[in-house]
Amino acid sequence: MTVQSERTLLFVKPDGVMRGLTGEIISRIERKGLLITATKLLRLNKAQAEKFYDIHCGKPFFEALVTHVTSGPILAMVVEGPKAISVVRRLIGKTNPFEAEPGTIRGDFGISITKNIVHASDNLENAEKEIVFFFKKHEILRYKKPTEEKFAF
Ligand code: FUP
Repeated sequence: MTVQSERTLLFVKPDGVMRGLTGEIISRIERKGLLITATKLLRLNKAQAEKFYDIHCGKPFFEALVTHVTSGPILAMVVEGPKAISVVRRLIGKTNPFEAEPGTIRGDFGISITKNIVHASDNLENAEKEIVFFFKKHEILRYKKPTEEKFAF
């Protein structure tokens, strides 16, 4: 069986960055065996945040969501690997940290549904759109882990 390699977009939200959780989150992604092929620390302005979350425009939590994601730096990254989209979604856990399983990022660290530590793309179409939102093509690197290279001995 061949498993499709995918790219997904993850960002650590301002609560995750300001609580000093970026290292922990990167470590979990690396330990799972996924590859980080682009990363950027940035702060979204209101217009950018509203565009990124336009699907939620008009919902009761929209304003609080935009206020939170613009409240400080975020660490965005492209994560690659077999079934990366669903694998990363499982690593982060359910949207509501009170329902997210222990062992997931939101289950272990989240304290409110607005401040739920991370965002990650939920399907292929959104992953492609969200990667383009944050990264130019040349900013995404191609490389293999040493364990995946073939060495001549
Ligand atoms: P997720 O894909 O898990 O980030 O969840 P959604 O796309 O449904 O929601 C995006 C963000 O909106 C969540 F990360 C937090 C916020 N949100 C709320 O604050 N309240 C809700 O009831 C649902 C979402």
